[in-house]
Amino acid sequence: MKKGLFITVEGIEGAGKSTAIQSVSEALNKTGTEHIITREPGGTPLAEDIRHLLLKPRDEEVSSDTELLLMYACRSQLINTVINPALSRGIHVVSDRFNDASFAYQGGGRDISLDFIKLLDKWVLHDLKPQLTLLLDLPVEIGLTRASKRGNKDRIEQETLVFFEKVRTSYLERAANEPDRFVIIDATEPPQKVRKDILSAIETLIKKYS
Ligand code: Z5A
Repeated sequence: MKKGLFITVEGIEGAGKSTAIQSVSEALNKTGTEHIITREPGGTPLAEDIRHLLLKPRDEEVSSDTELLLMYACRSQLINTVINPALSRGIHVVSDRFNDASFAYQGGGRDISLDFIKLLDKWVLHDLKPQLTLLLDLPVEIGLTRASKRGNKDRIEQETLVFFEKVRTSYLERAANEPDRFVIIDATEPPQKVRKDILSAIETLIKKYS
């Protein structure tokens, strides 16, 4: 049986991932192949519990390594119990964030060695790799302004502008290094244009793998 396609959606805070995922789902519905939508950190009962631990604001300082390891603990559970089983059954999987977020947030934002993240990545992902990563890109100030309308900030959302600038730069560097996998979407465009760009990226992907 043909394996399902793995699509991930990435971007800084307030980039519009939730809206983008609806467009991805709309495009996949037209293909007649089943798909599931998941998210990171989270996506399984255990991983959602770890998500809560990760994002809860707390007085205790959370070490960068602890944060990274918990992200990969979630990822391992999601891959083994949700993503790989679905892909093997020919079901497409769409994930709201995946491993690029660890390279961007913990690598770029927290300055953890990329070699160390790569090691962990190889151990947890083995050969799993998205066929397409949509990177919703926009200036940090715009993203944070959009996100601020939501009210209470979680632990990572409370980070500084400089932190999110480093995250954005890391995402763009990864995209530049893997142009075949990444499609950069200009997330400053109005929602209808963003939707159109996403539909077009999914159409191209489906053609490539059909
Ligand atoms: N994290 C990490 O550090 N390491 C990892 O390995 C992983 C994650 C996997 C939780 O992720 C946190 O985990 C996240 C990264 C970290 N921390 N931060 N920051 P999350 O994805 O669950 O949380 P999030 O980044 O806070 O998601 P978000 O802010 O909800 O992003 P969004 O989904 O991109 O935002 P949105 O809700 O779709 O859109 C925001 C607003 O903009 C909303 O009012 C929309 O109506 C509006 N919007 C959307 N599109 C447009 C356009 N085109 N124009 C104008 N307005 C728009």
